[in-house]
Amino acid sequence: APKRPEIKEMQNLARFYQLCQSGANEIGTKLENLDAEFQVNYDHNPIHHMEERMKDVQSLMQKLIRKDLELSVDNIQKNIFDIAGIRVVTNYIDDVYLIEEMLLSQTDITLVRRKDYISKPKSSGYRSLHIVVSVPVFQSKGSQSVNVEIQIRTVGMDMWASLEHKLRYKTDMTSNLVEQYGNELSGYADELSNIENKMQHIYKQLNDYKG
Ligand code: 0O2
Repeated sequence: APKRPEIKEMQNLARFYQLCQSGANEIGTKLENLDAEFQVNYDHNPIHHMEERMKDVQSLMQKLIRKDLELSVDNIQKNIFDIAGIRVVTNYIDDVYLIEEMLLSQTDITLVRRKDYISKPKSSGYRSLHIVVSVPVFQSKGSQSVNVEIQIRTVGMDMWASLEHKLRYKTDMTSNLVEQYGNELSGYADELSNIENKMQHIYKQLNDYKG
């Protein structure tokens, strides 16, 4: 019997998710290799740790609704760039841009989109560098390019974002906790950024010190 169109679309979606997962694996390996090479050559690890996640179907649906789009692989491919996401948490602020530069200089990587919330923090205080890159995935019938979203941020920015995310998403937005703690947290984002800059300065002095 012929397949119903929605079943076919679900199969296409499953294939697309698998392709995105492979894209994330490719990028994850590249980042691990860069970090390891840096350790050997410069005695420094830019990456503190990484997290990989695939967007869950529920938050994909919410995003499609928010953008007023129907569920189709074509719509997702053209409009949603964070099906595969990698968060890279770095030790220092300079490492954020170092990672970006090293990754984008690789010949099989293309920059699709860039949002620098470090140079221009969000009004909440959120800081992070978001880049979407396209990477080829070699499959049984040739290669296909897929988008992977990479969020690069320092340990301090990551700690801040985790707590603020809890406030924003775990509590009901009308809760007075949001008002009570929102402003306080936005101030802490600035303080953390100052401290991270000062600590990076000390780290650099120590690294340059030839005693
Ligand atoms: P999840 O579950 O973390 O994936 P666009 O991609 O441009 O169509 P979007 O998604 O609004 O639209 O882009 P944006 O703002 O560049 O990136 C959204 C993601 O950044 C969020 O993912 C958060 O992870 C993070 N983020 C952005 N702003 C804030 C903020 O003020 N506080 C915190 N804690 N995180 C933030 P999602 O969409 O929440 O989903």
